[in-house]
Amino acid sequence: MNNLTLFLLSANLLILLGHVAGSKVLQIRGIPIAKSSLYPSDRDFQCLDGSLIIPFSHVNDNYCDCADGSDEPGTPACTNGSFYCENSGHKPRYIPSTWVNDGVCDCCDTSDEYSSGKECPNNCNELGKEARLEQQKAEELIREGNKIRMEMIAKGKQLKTDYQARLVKLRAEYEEAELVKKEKELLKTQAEERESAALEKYKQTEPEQSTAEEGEEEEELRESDAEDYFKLLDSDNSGTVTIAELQVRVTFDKDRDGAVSEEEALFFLNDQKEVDLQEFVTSAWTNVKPFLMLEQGMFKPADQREEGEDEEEEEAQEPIEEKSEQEKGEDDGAEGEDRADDEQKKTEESQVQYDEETQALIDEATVARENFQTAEKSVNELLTEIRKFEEKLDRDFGVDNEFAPLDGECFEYTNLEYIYTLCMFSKTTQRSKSGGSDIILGHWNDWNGPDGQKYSRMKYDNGLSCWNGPARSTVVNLSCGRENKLVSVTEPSRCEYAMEFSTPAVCNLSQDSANAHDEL
Ligand code: MAN
Repeated sequence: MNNLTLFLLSANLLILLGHVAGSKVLQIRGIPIAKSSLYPSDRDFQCLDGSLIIPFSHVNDNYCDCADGSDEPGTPACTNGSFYCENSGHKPRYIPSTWVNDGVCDCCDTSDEYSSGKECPNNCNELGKEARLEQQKAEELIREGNKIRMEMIAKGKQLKTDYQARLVKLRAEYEEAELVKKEKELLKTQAEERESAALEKYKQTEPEQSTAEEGEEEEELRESDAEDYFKLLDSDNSGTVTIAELQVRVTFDKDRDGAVSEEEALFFLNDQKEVDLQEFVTSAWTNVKPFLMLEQGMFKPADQREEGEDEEEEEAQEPIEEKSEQEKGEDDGAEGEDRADDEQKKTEESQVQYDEETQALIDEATVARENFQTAEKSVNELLTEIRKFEEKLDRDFGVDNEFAPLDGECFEYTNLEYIYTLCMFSKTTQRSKSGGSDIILGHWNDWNGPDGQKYSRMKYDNGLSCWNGPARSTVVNLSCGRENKLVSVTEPSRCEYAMEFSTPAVCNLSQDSANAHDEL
């Protein structure tokens, strides 16, 4: 044993006692070296909260003096103190000082069990190695994910440019289509004027019910039907019918794909997010009615209508409303009045023999009406497309548009009971494995991650109302992964769903490696 070894051993002994005579700054047990200056040995000790001054010899004397426990960092005397383990070879760590000498090995460098008699192995090196390997793996994941993230950013940027170009083109097409529509409208008006003038002479000779009266009756029927149906659709009695209120009704699933998309709902609401009663009656009803009739079995081929037509017409004035299964059964075959009227008129019209010239004008007006309708339809379709791309351009796809390539992509997750889907920036759904239709768990709302991590969490809300509860909603937590994948879905509280989604889009090298280095 040489002098140096002897010196080190004795110094070590004195450090453990917590005091070396003559030195001003000592290493105090339970304190990192960096904080030793808070414990100067040549003067009285002031508790770190400033509450009391005690002789330095009372530090680590196994008696708690300071309210904040700062005088006993290396003994279990204070219940609120903390003990620092150096854990050389692994990560340093603070443990509650009450764990010191409690017979349980907490610090991998054994330093917390210095007088309990417990024999602790020093396994910092092995643990450190494992931790470093884990760390390497995590960094590797972030590096690889980050590469894909860069690709997503490039793709996102390209998509936004494409959307912009598409929008320019659509707007030009729209301008053109508007002109065509105006032209077709004019042609229609002119043709209809010629047609009505020609039909005038036939009206005087036809001993039919006054068309004016008929029109009025129809108008009344139309309005009361529309009002009844408005009340039915306005499920929250808010005085307006909204997209969400249409989305829970299969009637409006135009393309029969099992869900009422926002576009579909907008079609019925004349491209508005919500309509009040008056707007509903005057504009939206025209769009809604045919689909409602289709659903209620009112459209029927002409050849099925031959018998019992009169009875059908007598019942024709009933307002449309949701009927019980029984009623529906009873009414079967007695619905479809409006359609029936149309059909009948057509039959009557075709029974009347017009002179050649009048017939030609009728045909001309019919073609003009059809042309106008086609032109109007293409204007509306273009408007819908324009809105769609405007929305896409406005949407927040992340700081670098890294989430843009995920727009509209759907991901599935199946557990024992349900199949869940997450359609990015659109909606989340749930379908029972035993069948039934999709339940909407939320529509895209916004990013809602905590401060500085906005893009780590998505919020989808305003889903199907929970029975006796709120509308269903979903929170989607995003974590770094090599692929885009819906990893799990839970329902932490009734009708509130949590989805875990892994994506390279959040593998941000600079952020995560900075955090990781802080820890080690
Ligand atoms: C359905 C599902 C469940 C939900 C209940 C609430 O069964 O949507 O997730 O908890 O309705 O009644």
